[in-house]
Amino acid sequence: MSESLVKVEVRGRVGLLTLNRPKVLNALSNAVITELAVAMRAFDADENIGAMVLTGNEKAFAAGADIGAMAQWSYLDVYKADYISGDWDALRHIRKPVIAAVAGYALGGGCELAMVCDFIIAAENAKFGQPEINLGVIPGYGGTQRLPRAVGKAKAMDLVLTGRMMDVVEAERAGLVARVVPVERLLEEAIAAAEIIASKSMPSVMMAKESVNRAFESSLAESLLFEHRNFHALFGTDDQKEGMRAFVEKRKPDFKNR
Ligand code: DAK
Repeated sequence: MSESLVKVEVRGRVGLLTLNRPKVLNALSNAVITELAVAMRAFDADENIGAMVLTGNEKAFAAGADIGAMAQWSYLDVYKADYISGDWDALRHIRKPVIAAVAGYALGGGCELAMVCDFIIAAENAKFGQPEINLGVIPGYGGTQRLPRAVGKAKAMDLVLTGRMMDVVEAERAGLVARVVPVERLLEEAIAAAEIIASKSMPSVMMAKESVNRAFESSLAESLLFEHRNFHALFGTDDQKEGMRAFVEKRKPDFKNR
């Protein structure tokens, strides 16, 4: 039996997903993305999981979409298959928080995959880039849209047009990366962050994620209204009562995720 392309593990209330094509620096084939989407959807539906971590290995988070597979495709192949839909697109609809734990290369589709996650914790050896221009194409999985939202137009244009890589210092300074940690502590730190998230009340975590994402989808007035309505809605949960009562009573809340 062939080894799975994505290793799936559970650590407490955290779902851990590890890209597993080390020989090709975790190049993202359709089969990898399908396995990933299936596993993420299962964690999303699992009451015992509160957050996920997506990682690769020390050398590569993912060095991009699989160039070998794409090399022969024609315009009609990608157009007819609508190469962006399906499982690739499904990843942005995951409702529980997903942390990308990035060491080594996160290039092309790999950088885009990290940006589809909710935030990035990066190891000191991480390198980010959108080198598609070197292959005669452009980013096709959100790189021209999510990267400028994360780092601003100037740096996004620089990276997309020159195809150069950005080290982790530059990536953190530019706002692409939330935290930088030593390589050997990457997984531990990412799982610890995910555990903290998973210990909160799930409805509030999910509405917080939805509300922050709304900032990139809509006008300020619409997004504020969306935030207010979610805030109001949380007063309908038992966990809001418990969270506020626990604060007043100077104890830890015992959330029931309802
Ligand atoms: N695809 C396939 N194989 C890859 C690969 C990739 N992206 N990246 C690396 N490999 C393979 C290499 O071919 C090599 O295989 P063997 O020769 O050993 O068989 C092995 O991984 C080790 O790589 P290297 O020997 O090159 O390792 P080095 O340390 O020397 O160099 C490198 C590391 C990351 C600098 C280099 O491998 C490299 O430049 N890789 C390509 C990076 C790149 O151009 N990435 C962008 C690809 S285009 C979309 C979804 C996604 C996308 C677009 C649309 N839709 C859903 C619409 C995304 C597109 C892309 O990502």
